[in-house]
Amino acid sequence: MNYEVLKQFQLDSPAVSSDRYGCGHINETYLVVTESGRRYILQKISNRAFPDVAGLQENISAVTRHLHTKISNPYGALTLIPTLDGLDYYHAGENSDWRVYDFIEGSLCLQAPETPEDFYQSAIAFGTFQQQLEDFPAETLHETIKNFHNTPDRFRIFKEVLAKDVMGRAKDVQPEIDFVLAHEEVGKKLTAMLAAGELPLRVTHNDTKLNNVMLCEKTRTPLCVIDLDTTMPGLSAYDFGDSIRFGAATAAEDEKDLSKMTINLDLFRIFTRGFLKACPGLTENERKVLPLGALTMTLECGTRFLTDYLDGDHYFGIHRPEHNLDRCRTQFKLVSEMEAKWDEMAKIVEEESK
Ligand code: ADP
Ligand code: GN1
Ligand code: MG
Repeated sequence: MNYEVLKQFQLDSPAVSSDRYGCGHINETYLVVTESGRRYILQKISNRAFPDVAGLQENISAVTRHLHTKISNPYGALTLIPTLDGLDYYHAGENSDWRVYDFIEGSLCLQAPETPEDFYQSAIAFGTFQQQLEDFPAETLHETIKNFHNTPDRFRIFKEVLAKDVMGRAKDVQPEIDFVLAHEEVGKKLTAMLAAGELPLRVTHNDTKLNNVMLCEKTRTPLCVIDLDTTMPGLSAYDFGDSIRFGAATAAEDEKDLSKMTINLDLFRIFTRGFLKACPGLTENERKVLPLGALTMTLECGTRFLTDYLDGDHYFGIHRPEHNLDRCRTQFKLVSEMEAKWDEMAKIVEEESK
């Protein structure tokens, strides 16, 4: 299948290999090598996550073109490879949409920071990304996943799925269900502030996991921000928060031993420093809600994992039966740890804002 699809793209020479690649939860990603030795990334776009592939690809095409006008390094932003028809994705049939990117050579993709400096550099990468899109016409972007970080709406969907309980799993996860219900109020704060005009809407990435940034192999400084599927209007707190959720955590997202999971405040501080440096235009309110962004993104992500577990694991790719439940548990443990260290987090943001 892959080779038939690859023939539809303007590669430099025929493909000789195409192997599963990376640790993403959403798209099917393949590393492609051609006869000349050149490398590409082939992705089957998840139709489950993204019903409007045409709109999604229009966003990515416009955003990457905009980014390329701001930089000189060709690997500083993603580059879509056109199809033989000059389109930016190939529709092979129902639920079968594919795209190809140039492989970002000379880069590193980390699942966890190896040094605090790596995490600092990822803050610079995502902060700069947001700055570079400051003059992008936000109104032209399609909302690729409706209500993506609308946390109250995530609670609504959770309750709907819980009421159906199609897999009969609810009886075994009462503590996790109670955790969601006990956190509904705090989870609604950011969207309430947005609605009240207390926080500005910006063009944000919305999926700022550490493994969505490529660092330069040699200098370990930011090279390229990838995974642009969810780039659309959002809050700066979402981008800050999702990075903290993943990168300042002391355990992997699917760790089973919850005693290993807490928030590393040194990493929290260093990321805050980098993000504020790269985004000097944040308003006072935006800075103040950064800890709330971290808590909200972690709570929301855990709720989404639990929802998918109850629903039968259709959204996130899983590698074992209780994978989504394990993921949910790490997120809720991390929320509790953030609550325990709340005052310290607020103090760090205050100190780094000076
Ligand atoms: P997902 O939405 O499933 O997370 P990503 O677009 O993040 O998919 O891709 C998954 C992984 O593939 C990334 O974490 C990265 O390791 C690798 N990857 C994606 N695009 C490129 C690229 N252009 N060059 C090199 N590696 C890439
Ligand atoms: C997904 O695509 P990936 O693996 O970078 C998800 C994020 C979640 C994350 C949890 C489009 O990110 O929202 O926070 O998994 N992306 C989408 O690891 O739903
Ligand atoms: Mg990704």
